[in-house]
Amino acid sequence: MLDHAYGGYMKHAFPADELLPVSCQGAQTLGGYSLTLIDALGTLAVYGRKAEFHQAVQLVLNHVSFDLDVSASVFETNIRVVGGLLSAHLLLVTGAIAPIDGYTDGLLQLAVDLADRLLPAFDTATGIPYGTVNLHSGVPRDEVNITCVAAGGSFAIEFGVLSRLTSDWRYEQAALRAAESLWQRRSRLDLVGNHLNIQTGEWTFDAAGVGTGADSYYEYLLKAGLLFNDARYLSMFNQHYAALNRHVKSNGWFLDVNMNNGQPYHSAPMHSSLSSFWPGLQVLLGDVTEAAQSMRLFFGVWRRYGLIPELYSVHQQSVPPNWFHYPLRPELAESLYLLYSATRDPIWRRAGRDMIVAIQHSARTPCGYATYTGLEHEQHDKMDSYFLAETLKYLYLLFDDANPFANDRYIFTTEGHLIPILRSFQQSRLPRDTDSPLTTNDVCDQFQQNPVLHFWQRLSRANFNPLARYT
Ligand code: DMJ
Repeated sequence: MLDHAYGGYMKHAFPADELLPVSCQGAQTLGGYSLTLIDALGTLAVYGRKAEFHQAVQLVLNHVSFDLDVSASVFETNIRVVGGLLSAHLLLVTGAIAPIDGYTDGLLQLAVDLADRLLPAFDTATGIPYGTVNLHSGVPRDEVNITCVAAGGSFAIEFGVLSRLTSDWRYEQAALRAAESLWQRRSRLDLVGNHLNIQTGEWTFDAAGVGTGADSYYEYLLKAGLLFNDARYLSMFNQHYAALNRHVKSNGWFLDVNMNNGQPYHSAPMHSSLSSFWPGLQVLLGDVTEAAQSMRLFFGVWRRYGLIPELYSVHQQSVPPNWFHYPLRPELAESLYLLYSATRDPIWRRAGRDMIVAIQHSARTPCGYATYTGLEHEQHDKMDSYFLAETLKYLYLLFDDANPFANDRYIFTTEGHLIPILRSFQQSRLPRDTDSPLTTNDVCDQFQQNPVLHFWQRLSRANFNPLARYT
């Protein structure tokens, strides 16, 4: 599958961003900087393709430039491109993959250049970034003030790593301010909504859930907290997690509620395909039984249709019109991999095998893999770069116990990029900025006293321990 997808991209699409897998050509879909090549770097490493990884790194170093007059999504550019570059740099300099002669920090320099072009987006009244930035000229004049929680609050890992590698704390400062600004706007139920105005801070869409529009905000509070051993992030996650379990979790599903009163948001509650990553997150917390319960439900949907539709009506047990497509998303595979890692229960591998069979049957085209629908088995001319960055990576890891990356020394970013949990990352911290809503002492006290999550203890009960680190 990797050869077919990556080979198809390189043959028909490179140096464009993504492969159009039905018409067998390339398209500039994000910014025009060989998105799929950068997003796929870590997957080549996980598959043990050392020579292809080296070639791909050389191609990036020789061909990619961000000196472009294009407007790009701040969120997508960060998670896919900044994250892909940083991860590949770290794999090289930590010796996780054989070094390239003469390589010092070319990928890191590219990541710094790109992050510098994203930073103007964070210059807002709330610190929550605009959705789009022009890589040459900053925020476009007509850019809207509305963004979603995931796009506003998912920078802590990439920007935190960048700051630690460069000792330039502007990145971490921007990421932390945005996350805290969202957290500060939580309701009395400790929930955040879905969309808000980045200048006034007012909520414009007050549905709270863990799927579309919110997912990686929560994910980054937890993972940045673990990666940097930072109680500020862990405390925010901690309070949200308790609230989500109380109000959003519903018999194993995670269904949107009104952030202010906890009442169901829709008369026909929907499972959002994106929320299928949540069981994987529960595994990291040691909540393996709950994760397994949810995954049985989610995978039941896959079994029934041979895909996970973008939306699934839980009460009506049906797919609403126009939502019957599967854009090759990774979330289900990610949760399967993490569940299997924690339990070694073969049912999760059998589920992964079923996913692979269905993708091979329905998504494969002569030059790649396509988004497909469950109705007429139509294929759409789209292969998102995350198919290579995430879906194939998690499916491969699910079947490779001896993989050098299948262990607890790494955190996966929301785009599936591997970040090693380095002691040096945990020893440095942003000096507190004065306009932050919390002091470090406040947060540490809350964290110590809160009985809901004792990460270290809970993780030691699961077989999977992402908190072990290099000694
Ligand atoms: C990916 O880009 C990331 O996983 C993101 O967090 C959500 N959307 C896609 C995959 O579905």
